[in-house]
Amino acid sequence: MTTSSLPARSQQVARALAAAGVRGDVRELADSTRTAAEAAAALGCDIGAIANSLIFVSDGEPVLVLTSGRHRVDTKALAERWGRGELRRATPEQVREATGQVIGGVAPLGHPSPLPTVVDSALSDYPQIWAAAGTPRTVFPTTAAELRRITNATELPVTT
Ligand code: 5CA
Repeated sequence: MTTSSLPARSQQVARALAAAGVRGDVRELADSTRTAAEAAAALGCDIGAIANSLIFVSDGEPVLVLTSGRHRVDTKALAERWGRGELRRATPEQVREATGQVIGGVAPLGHPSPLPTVVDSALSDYPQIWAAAGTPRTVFPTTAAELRRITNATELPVTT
């Protein structure tokens, strides 16, 4: 699939990946990748190899937590480790404002401005992981180390 046939929001993500100097092979699937479970089923991979892009509000600003699909974030433990105030789940409107993308398709990058970001250290357990690329049917393959680099993230455990 050529980049030009992708949805506009995914072309934006593909451009951000290219600007970060990575291949970022964005692809649109026939099946939904709206949730980690759906993405894992569509891709035939372990659910833990799906990187969810979760937006929280902390200290009055949106932040991004790239979480293995096998984990739920322990917000209290993570806030302490990250040295931030309470992490509250963003509303759909806050997600759209912070990312320019909709829930189910939020990508790790390609946002109006970069967000303070954590990468779940569990994502390093997988040689290849998949992240959303701006819509609920687009994804790209990456690695934990690459995600950390292109989002300028801190790597932390997100569970207790
Ligand atoms: N495309 C997949 C990964 S490839 C994906 O986007 N997964 S996700 O987990 O990052 O996106 C779904 C997430 O959206 C849910 O885990 C949840 O954290 C968030 N979400 C779902 N509904 C709401 C809501 N009403 N308000 C805020 N966040 C929500």
